Amino acid sequence: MDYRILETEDVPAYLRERGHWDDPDDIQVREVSDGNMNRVFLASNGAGTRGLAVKQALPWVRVAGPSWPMSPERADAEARAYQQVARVAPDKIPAILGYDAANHALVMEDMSDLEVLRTVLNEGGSYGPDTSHRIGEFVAQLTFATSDFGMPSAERKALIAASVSPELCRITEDVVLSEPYVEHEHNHWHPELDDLAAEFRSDTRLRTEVADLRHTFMTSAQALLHGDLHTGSVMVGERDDTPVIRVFDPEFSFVGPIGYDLGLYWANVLVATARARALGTVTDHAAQLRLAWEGFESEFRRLWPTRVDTFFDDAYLDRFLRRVWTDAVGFAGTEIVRRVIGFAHLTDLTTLPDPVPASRATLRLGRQLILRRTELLRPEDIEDVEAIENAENVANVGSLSSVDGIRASRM
Ligand code: SR1
Ligand code: MG
Repeated sequence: MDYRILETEDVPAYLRERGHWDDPDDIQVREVSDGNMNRVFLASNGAGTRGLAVKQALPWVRVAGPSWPMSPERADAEARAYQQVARVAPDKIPAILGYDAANHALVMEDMSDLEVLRTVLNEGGSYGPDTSHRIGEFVAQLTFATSDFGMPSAERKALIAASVSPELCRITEDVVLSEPYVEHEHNHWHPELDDLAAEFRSDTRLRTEVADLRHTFMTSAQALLHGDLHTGSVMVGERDDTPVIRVFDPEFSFVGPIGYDLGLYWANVLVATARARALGTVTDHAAQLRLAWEGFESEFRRLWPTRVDTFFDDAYLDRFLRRVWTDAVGFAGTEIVRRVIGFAHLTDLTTLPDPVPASRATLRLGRQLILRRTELLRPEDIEDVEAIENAENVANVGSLSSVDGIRASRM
């Protein structure tokens, strides 16, 4: 390994050398690594008036250790994605103060006054009025600007080439878009899901539909994506009485199908809903998928008149958005399935007192989203499937079986 892997005690000198910190005697550093892949350190001064975050890619997957090697150049993809978003949605990402390509380390805004959206939801909090709408808007701003609608053709080809990220794409192609449907050592699940896990592995129709989504992921170079847009990649809070969101961790960024980003967010919203139903803490959960789609669609349509290639007409926009929607429904299904019977499970479910009913419900929901993605045409269609599959998981609702009964229970 030919770069410097930082430990907590190295960070003060590192920040000083890189010109980010002047006073070597007034700095405290703690490691706050939380995601699956990287290390993160927070540095602050004694008075708590100054803070910085340092994120460094290790030459392996952090949670697996050296037995799962991974090129640290993934940090380049992250820095590149931040640069692209900074052009079009600077208010929705952390401020990047420097990128050290030689050591695969980003120095960025301290966001410790904000909270990870997944943590807020797991603790029974709500999304608030704007969060999902703004996530949808974020996806539209990034993807429109980096699509053939927002970028001249030659510039786009250069972006596609520069953003090729085979190792990280391979993780997704494996852990999200194939492994849960075959025998694989990465897969694991609660023993009371044995029957469903076996069904998923032997369901040839399901496998073919996942293969179709996998091929779309591999070949549909629509726009630059975040690439891992789950609720753990979003910070929320308030600054000066104004709601703030920050989308972070775009290391899985590459030029791919826009529906993947939307679908990942939706899947995590739907899993959070299953948790809230299990605990009887549902607040504004049901509206979030719709709000994210509305945020995306309205921003994409707002940007459409600025397109660089007007051969793409208004009727094509409708067709394109329909395709994005359908892909998003399917990708949401695959993300749900892998989070329950594949690799990298979600605390939303694993920390429930009894994770089984909610896990079973979300698994069935995931399967429906994959298989029925071309017939689920509106957010309400997904809300209905979600409510039906979660009926056994709904606190205090008894034996609901019809859509009408479930709709009534949501009022
Ligand atoms: C080996 S990495 C597993 C997962 O962690 C990341 O956050 C991505 O979601 C990836 O699929
Ligand atoms: Mg991440």
